[in-house]
Formats: sequence, C-alpha cells, structure tokens
Amino acid sequence: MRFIKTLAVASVVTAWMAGSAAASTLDAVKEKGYVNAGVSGKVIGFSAPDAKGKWTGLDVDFGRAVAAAIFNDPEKARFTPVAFKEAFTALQSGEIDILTRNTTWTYQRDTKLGLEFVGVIFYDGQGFMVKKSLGVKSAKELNGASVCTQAGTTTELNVSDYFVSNKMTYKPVVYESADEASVIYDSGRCDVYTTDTSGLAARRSTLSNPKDHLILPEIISKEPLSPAVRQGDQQWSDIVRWVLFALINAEELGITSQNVDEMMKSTNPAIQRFLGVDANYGEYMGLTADWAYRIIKHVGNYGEIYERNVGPATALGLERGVNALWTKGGLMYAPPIR
Ligand SMILES: N[C@@H](CCC(=O)N[C@@H](CS)C(=O)NCC(=O)O)C(=O)O
Repeated sequence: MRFIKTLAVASVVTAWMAGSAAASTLDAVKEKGYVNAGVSGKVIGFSAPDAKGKWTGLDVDFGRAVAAAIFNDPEKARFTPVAFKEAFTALQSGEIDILTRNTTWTYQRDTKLGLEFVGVIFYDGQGFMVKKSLGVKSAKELNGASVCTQAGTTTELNVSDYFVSNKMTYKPVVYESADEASVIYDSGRCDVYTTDTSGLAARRSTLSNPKDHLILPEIISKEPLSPAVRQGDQQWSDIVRWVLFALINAEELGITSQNVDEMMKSTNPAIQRFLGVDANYGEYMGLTADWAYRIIKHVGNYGEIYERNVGPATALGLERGVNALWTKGGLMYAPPIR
C-alpha cells in the first residue's frame, strides 16, 4: 500500500516535470537560439537604433545581459519594438520572452495583467517639460495648460492626480506613439510635455533646439522601471531577476568588463562565488557556472551600462542620483549571490 502511494506521487511528480519542461521558456529560447526582448525602440538612452542601425540603450543592454548569461553571446538577443498598448499582450502571448521597456512596476500590472516584474533597473519619476519662452518655472504655475501624455502609460493617471490635488485644471492631449510626441509638442499643440524624467531628457535631446526647453523641478510620481516576464515560469523569472542582481552586485564588488579576467584570480570568496570559480551556482537556474562572468565580460556591470547609455557623458546627461549603489547613497541594492 505504502509502495503504491509512493509510485502515485512519483508519477504525479514526473508528469509535472514533463509539463514544466514543455512549458520552459529557457528551453524554448535555447531551441530558437536567441532571446526576444520587447523594447520601446524610440527612447534614446533606453532603446533606440544608433546611426549605424545597431540597437543601443540601457534596456537593450539588459536584453544582451540575459543573452550573455544563456548563450555566452550578447548578440543572441533580438529586439522587437512594442508600443505600450501591445507590450503586455506581446509578453503574455509568448511573442517576446522579456519586456525591457522603460516600464513602471505597478500593482495592477503585476496582479491584474499577470506580469512579473523582476526588480528595479532604473528609479524614475514623472516630470514636466515646457518651452522656456512660456516663462514657467514651476509645475504649480501650470493651471489651465494643455498637457501631452502618451496613451496607456502611468503618465495619464499621475498627471490627473497631480492637477486634482493641486486644485488646477488642464487640457489633456493624448498621443499614441512616441513618434507623434515630438511633432505635437514641437508644433505647439500642447504647452507641456510630461513623462518619466529620463524620457523627458531623451525627448529633449531629439528636439530641434534642446536648449529652448526646461524640465521643471517637480517630480510628481514614483516610476520604478523594471524588466518584466510572464507569470508562471519560475525558472525564467529567476534567470531574468538574477541577471539584474548580478549586474548590480558586480558593481558593488568592483568587477567590470575590463577587470573580470583578473578578478578570476581574486581571493575574495564573494568574488569567487560570483564568478563561479569553485562553485556552480548557475545550475540552480539551468545555467552554467560562469553565468555571471559571461554577463560582466560581455556587457559590463550596472554602473558601466548606466554611464554609457544615460550617464553625464551621454546626450541624456543623467547623474546617478537615486540610481547610485546603496553604498554610495543611492537605492540600488541587490540581494547577495551566495
Ligand atoms: N514608465 C511609464 C511611462 C513610460 C513612457 O511614457 N514611455 C514613453 C516615453 S518615455 C515611451 O516609451 N515612448 C515610446 C513608445 O511608446 O514607443 C509607464 O510605464 O507607463
């Protein structure tokens, strides 16, 4: 009797394993030979093609980091531009494997839409941009203004909350895609352009005269931007989450794309564990012992990714601010790899 019971349990477990193997995103990704990453495709610094048509940006580099961990080749990430209105369905339908698209982690997207956000890659907040000629210095002076917002974003609700709570009115001018935004704002159909401040900096850099525009000091919301995956494949969400944590931990440990080979000889046990020198931590996620080494070797750590895409030396010119490591007064804090 006892034996039969054990058998029954074993067959249930086998069936479950077979089922989960069939549904494994990692297997499907390996089979097709690349990770398909959904990106905005139009936000400089986050995801946009450069002059030579090569994808660049912080969100793009995150997709490359996932590909590096799996394939030891960052070029095995493909990028699919997805508009906000189709981004979540593209993920749910399996068209894309990850969504890495300046997307805010919110309660409803997490619970109602069946997405899983893996962790914050960029702490942002919503702001306002106006033409300097308008003479406005603070968002408190925007009563009666026409405000450009993008359909389907968190922006619409935030701006409404802000004007209501400050007892002001505004005229919403809603556009569908980022392409329309510059045209609408540049042509004067709205007085104010509002989105995440990183998006404002990106947008400003594309306007005909960036210096004619002012980003106002008020930050009216929390926009924790996070990569997302479908709910229901725990191994896949672990992989994508720990790729993000590896990027942040590498910066904290001082491991860069430049010194990672040297670091393989480090006597620091945390660095040895991270690089898989004498332990195979990758196998718990279905990856190899050197999964984190691969990421840093090919793509660099979080700080390197930040600096080359959105940092002070780029067109966006964003200081690290709250996106600095927790050891440097910021919010970037990743659970340890041990
Ligand atoms: N983070 C906010 C807003 C993001 C947002 O508005 N992004 C815009 C501008 S930064 C965008 O991605 N536009 C490009 C596009 O839709 O293709 C959200 O998740 O709703």
